[in-house]
Amino acid sequence: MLNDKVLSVILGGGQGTRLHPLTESRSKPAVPIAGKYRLVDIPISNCINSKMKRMYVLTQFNSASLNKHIKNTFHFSFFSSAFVDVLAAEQTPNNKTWYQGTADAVRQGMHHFKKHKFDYFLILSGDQLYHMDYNLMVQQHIDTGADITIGTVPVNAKDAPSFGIMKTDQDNNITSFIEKPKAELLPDWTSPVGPEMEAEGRNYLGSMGIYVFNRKLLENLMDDPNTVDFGKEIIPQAIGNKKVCGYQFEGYWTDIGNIESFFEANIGLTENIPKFNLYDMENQVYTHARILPTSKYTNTKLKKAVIAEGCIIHADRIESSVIGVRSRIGKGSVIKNCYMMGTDFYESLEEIEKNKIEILCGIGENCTINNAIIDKNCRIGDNTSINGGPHLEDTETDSYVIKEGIVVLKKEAVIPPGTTI
Ligand code: ADQ
Ligand code: ADP
Repeated sequence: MLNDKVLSVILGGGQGTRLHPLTESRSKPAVPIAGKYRLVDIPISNCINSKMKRMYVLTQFNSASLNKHIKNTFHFSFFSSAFVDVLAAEQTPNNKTWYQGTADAVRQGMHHFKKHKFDYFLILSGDQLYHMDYNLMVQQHIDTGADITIGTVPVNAKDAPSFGIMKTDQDNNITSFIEKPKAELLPDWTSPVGPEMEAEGRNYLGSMGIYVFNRKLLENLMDDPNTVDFGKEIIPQAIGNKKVCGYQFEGYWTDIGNIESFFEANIGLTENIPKFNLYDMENQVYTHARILPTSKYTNTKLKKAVIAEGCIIHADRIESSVIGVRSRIGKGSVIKNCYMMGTDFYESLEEIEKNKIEILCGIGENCTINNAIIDKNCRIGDNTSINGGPHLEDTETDSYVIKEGIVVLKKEAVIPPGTTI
């Protein structure tokens, strides 16, 4: 069983600037996705489905929502060795001991990892959407006698500058690697790919940021305090010195580390046949079981809508949108291309009266919302109009951020009635 041989380390996120403002009040692994899950559920579920059930999640800070989520979700039998532990850098951004990068995060956790019995480290990213059986990758690593194995996917020229790009020989040995090459360097970095990939212009072999390391090797590499990142130092320095192999992954995989890709991946779930299958019971995505009531609709037209449980919806129309747990949408509202994360609680009529709450949690009546991400517990007043799109410039206010034309309402934002964005 490979299970006993592998320890998984999930890189939960740095300072989270790319997903700002979703990471303003929570750590990146706790960012809600697909209406009811958290980012960290993806790699954790892949590990559980691969029967590799010893996991550490490394995160820059220990947010209450991450700890609550992990504690409430992942219960393993008392008699099993399975666990999901969160390790956080407990210092401030100004302090030198804040994780300086991915390798540094692993270095700071090494004394915890060394307590366990295992032969291979499986290093995973926390902000990617994919199903993967890690056994196949670890088995290839063992069979080829590699020191390091890197998961690879073919990527196109537009995406290549945001990836580690590599070249391999016929035996899948990685012969060269460049982290995030500038566009002008790309012509030197194409690789032969199959006809299907060729047709999609995916001529570059990209690193998935998923690595298998022999235990002793990674322990030794971590002794050098000058290496900060896997992509910038550890991997490039190992090429030519160690046996570094590529593992070709063929399924759907996408990075969701910035607002644009995060938005696209969520809205992509509303397609007739989404690329990421949440209905695959052999590769279930596990999350906190909330035991919520069913969702209720009154006079709402739904077109390509993914709606979580516990919602109360009177909207006129919801189209190409993902609506999260306990969402409330008032009558006459039209929601299009939105990812609404939902609410953490219900407000009772008594509470609303007693606390004189004027703008209820959720979306009010007669609102029009297009191209937006609505973080948890937002209060959007009646007759609000939010129309995201390329005509909007990047900007930030107390209650929202506009990035790449996507309007992102911050957690708990209060939008007064009649607002236009
Ligand atoms: P990036 O994802 O851009 O590229 P990086 O920012 O190092 O690289 O993040 C890797 C993972 O580690 C992400 O999940 C991130 O959230 C997390 N992370 C970053 N800093 C961290 C820190 N200080 N502490 C804990 N976790 C942290 C990497 C590789 C590329 C590869 C892409 C594929 O470097 O070669 O192509 O992943 O997405
Ligand atoms: P999530 O949907 O984010 O995973 P949970 O379902 O784990 O959240 O928990 C939601 C819980 O948060 C609610 O049951 C409630 O106890 C709590 N909660 C958070 N904020 C509030 C609030 N402002 N008022 C009342 N309850 C709150």
